[in-house]
Amino acid sequence: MRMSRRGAIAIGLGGAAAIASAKPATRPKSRALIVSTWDFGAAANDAAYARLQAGGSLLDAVEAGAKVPEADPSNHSVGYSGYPDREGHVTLDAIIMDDRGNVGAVAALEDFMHPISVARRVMEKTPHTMLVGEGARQFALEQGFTTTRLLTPEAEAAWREWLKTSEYKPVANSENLRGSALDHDTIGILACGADGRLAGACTTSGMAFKLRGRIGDSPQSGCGLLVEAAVGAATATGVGEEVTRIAGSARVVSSMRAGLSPIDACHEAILHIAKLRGDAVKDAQVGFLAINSLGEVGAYALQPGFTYAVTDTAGRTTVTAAASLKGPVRTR
Ligand code: SD4
Repeated sequence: MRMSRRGAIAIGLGGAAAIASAKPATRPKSRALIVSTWDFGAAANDAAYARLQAGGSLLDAVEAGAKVPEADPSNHSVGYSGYPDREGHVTLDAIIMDDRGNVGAVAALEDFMHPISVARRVMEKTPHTMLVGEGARQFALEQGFTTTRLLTPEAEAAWREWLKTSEYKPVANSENLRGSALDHDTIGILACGADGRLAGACTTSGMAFKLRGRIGDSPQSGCGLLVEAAVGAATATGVGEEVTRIAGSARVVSSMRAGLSPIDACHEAILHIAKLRGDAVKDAQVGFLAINSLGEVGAYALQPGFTYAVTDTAGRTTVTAAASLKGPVRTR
């Protein structure tokens, strides 16, 4: 794995103090960009880009982006039309974060179309970082959010069909297989400004037909998302338990802080999961997506099939297949 010059110098000087003070003499201009997980991230990036163009902040942009799949009824995504837990309740997890230590999250929230916006209110209006379940619901109502029935007839029919066998087996890359029985459309979205400032959001209905009360990696700081000023941001998708076990996004950001490029940092975290879990993850999917404060992007997954969308300053979006432990061959 390649260390960047900055990382090598910082570590060569020895110790945390040296790492903290190691700054390039003149800071190169960052490449502003928006990145998000999966093919459907392209539409989210478009909304985030439009919000930035309209004068919104990076936080406004990632919130606007996250709201796109939350409200999309054409897939069994987070929010409206999401697949329920095994008792028939659609439960939502979301987190939003800037690079100044401001974080807000909700977990196991029911009946609200935009959990990411409730998470933002947790960040802005409370001294806390996360509210869950009934308390999160009460807070959302107090904040003026209105309830919506999220379980559509289609999602309910899929749940009733699933109940016949009640077999719980996550399907790798179901995010890109619309209509699959275990479809789950987590979006992680990260934005970097031309000044190197960063923000991120992550929102999901989690694993379809999960046990009631199950919370995944997505809303947990350092698991589904982490943003750190002057270093970078990372987000995760796939089997949340495998990400939570290793505080995945925090690990990716730490590696970037130590000097790894975004792709090397994602690769390192994926290798760690594979080594730690062996056969338990042989068919499971986990993908990490990261940017650093220079606006460099990288992603890596356990299995082929993880994709991510990148939107540049001109608003051009490309969707790329991430490298994985089983191919395709990684590119820089
Ligand atoms: C979870 N990590 O709740 C989420 C699921 C996911 O695309 O990423 N789906 O485990």
